[in-house]
Amino acid sequence: MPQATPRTIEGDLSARELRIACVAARFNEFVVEPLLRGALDALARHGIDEGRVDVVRVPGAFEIPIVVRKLAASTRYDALIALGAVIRGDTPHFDYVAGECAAGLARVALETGVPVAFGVLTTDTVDQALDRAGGKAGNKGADAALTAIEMATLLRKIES
Ligand code: INI
Repeated sequence: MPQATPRTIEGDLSARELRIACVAARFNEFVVEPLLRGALDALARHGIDEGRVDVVRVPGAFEIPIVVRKLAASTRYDALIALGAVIRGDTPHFDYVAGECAAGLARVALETGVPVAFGVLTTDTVDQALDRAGGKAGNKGADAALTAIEMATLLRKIES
């Protein structure tokens, strides 16, 4: 008897018909702006029209989840991209801001079913952050954009 092969369901990188919003923190703007540019470039390179992308600014990473939740609840977007930079430096704030941001974003994605890509850097130093914002470790904003496209297309396939 011929063996049945399992069906594989995967997302892809066809972004043309997707609607996406990026939520970018102004805190540590010198890191977040290159992350945002990386994300927007990646979306454009994968065929998504500028008119289908919104950019929303918030004060800091701590504020990203509530705005992402509002956008997810609007049902206007296929995926959301969170962009920020939490740098440990000397601030005791770090663990609270980074932890609440990550936990909040995970919760929004699970509660709404809208994929949220985590492009929020959490690093010990400014150099580590810059390395990941277009420096020698790539651009995590661009990586988050690809994740958003893949997850949006994957969820569409699962739903259809
Ligand atoms: N916000 C950041 O996005 N990154 C940081 O590194 C950071 N630190 O270190 O404090 C930060 N703090 C601000 C925070 O996100 C809120 O905007 C603020 O606490 C007001 O709610």
